This record gives sequence, C-alpha cells and structure tokens, in this order.
Amino acid sequence: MHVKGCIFDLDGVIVDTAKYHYLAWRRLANELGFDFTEKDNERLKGVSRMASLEILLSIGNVTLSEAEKLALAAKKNEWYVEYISRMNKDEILPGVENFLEAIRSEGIKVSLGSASKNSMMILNNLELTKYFDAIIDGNKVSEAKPDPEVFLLAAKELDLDPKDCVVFEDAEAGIEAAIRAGMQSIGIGSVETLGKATKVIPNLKDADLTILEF
Ligand code: B16
Ligand code: MG
Repeated sequence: MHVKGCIFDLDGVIVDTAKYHYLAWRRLANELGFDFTEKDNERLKGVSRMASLEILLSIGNVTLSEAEKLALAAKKNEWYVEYISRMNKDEILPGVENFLEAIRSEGIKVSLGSASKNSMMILNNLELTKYFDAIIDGNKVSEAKPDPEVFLLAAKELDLDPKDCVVFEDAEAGIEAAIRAGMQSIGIGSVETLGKATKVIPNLKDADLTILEF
C-alpha cells in the first residue's frame, strides 16, 4: 500500500492533554463532593466532553438536569482552557515533530482527527498548525469515535480515498473508527488495548517512514 495521507488523533498521540483534562474533571468532582482518581480518568480518554461528564457523574452517583449538566461541562472546560493556554512546544510528545517533517517531505498529506473542541488552541500553542492540511475536530463532527465520521471527513478534506490513509490513535474506540472507515491504523500504546490496529508502537519516538510500510 502506498500511503497518501496520515490522520492524527491529538490527545495521547501528539500531546498528553489527558493530565489537564484530569485536573479539571477532578476539580469538578471535588466541588460536587466526591473523589475522581487517575484510574477513573482512563475511562475518559478519547471520549467526548458530554460523554465524559456522564461517566464522571455516574462515578459520583449524581443525577442532574440537562441544563445543569451543560453548565458543569462549560465550567470544566473553562478550567481546562486555563491549563492548556499555558502549554508550549516543550509539551509535544517525543518524535512527533520529526515524524511530521518526514512525512510532509515525502508529499504525504496530514490531517488532525480529534474529538476535542479545543484542538486549534492546542496546535497553535505547540506551534504545529503549519504541518496540517486539514483539521477535523469536535467542532466539525456530530458522531463520536468509534463512529468513523471524523476520519472519513479528514480523508474527504484531504481529497483522498480512505484506503490510502493511515490513522494514528491511542484509544481503542479510535482504532475501531479507523477500521470502520476502511483505513489502516497505527496504535500508539500497548498491544493489550490496541490489538486490533494494523500495527502497534509504544510512541512516535524514533518513528520514521518505514512504519508506513504495510
Ligand atoms: P474537549 P482526542 C479527546 O481528545 C480526549 O481524549 C478526551 O479526553 C476529551 O474529552 C475529548 O477530546 C474532548 O475534548 O473537551 O477539549 O472538547 O484523543 O480525540 O484528541
Ligand atoms: Mg486520543
């Protein structure tokens, strides 16, 4: 297969924003009177903001109206934005920028495929925006992963056939979405959780063009 496009998830692939999501969700849980552990936070990775809130509320056994839920999600997001507004280039995960340089110099197109509605701010703060031909994120899609919408839209914006695209993902639901989109996938993390991916690597440190040989 000759790869023509690479689609990157954001949190867990390009940058570790999960730690900031955790701080903000824990602050909200504490305000509601219960604890929220790092282990609980694992359940929120790759999950949309409102679905994350549902999980958090179920952990605390809290029942709220829709309006109250929207207000809490907005509050959490304000705290989260406060944390990520201080991010800079140093937080790009190892190997990511080199790999982006390498694929672009081969003429491979690049898109983001993330659930986050804050992706533009993050990419700008990391000074990575220039590498992307398309940015598909939570502001552009209505269906969450494992629905393939986010990746199919990315292929469309890159003007590529899904079968010529490769997805980089750290979440099981993201790998499932890539499969449903008819794309190859490279899991970033452990084989235990990402075993369905075409290939699994621990991170992008030392990654070069040979990982795109299928
Ligand atoms: P926001 P990804 C996901 O990013 C995160 O993994 C997940 O924890 C978060 O709830 C979701 O984005 C929505 O983020 O609240 O910023 O819109 O892994 O899809 O890049
Ligand atoms: Mg992710």
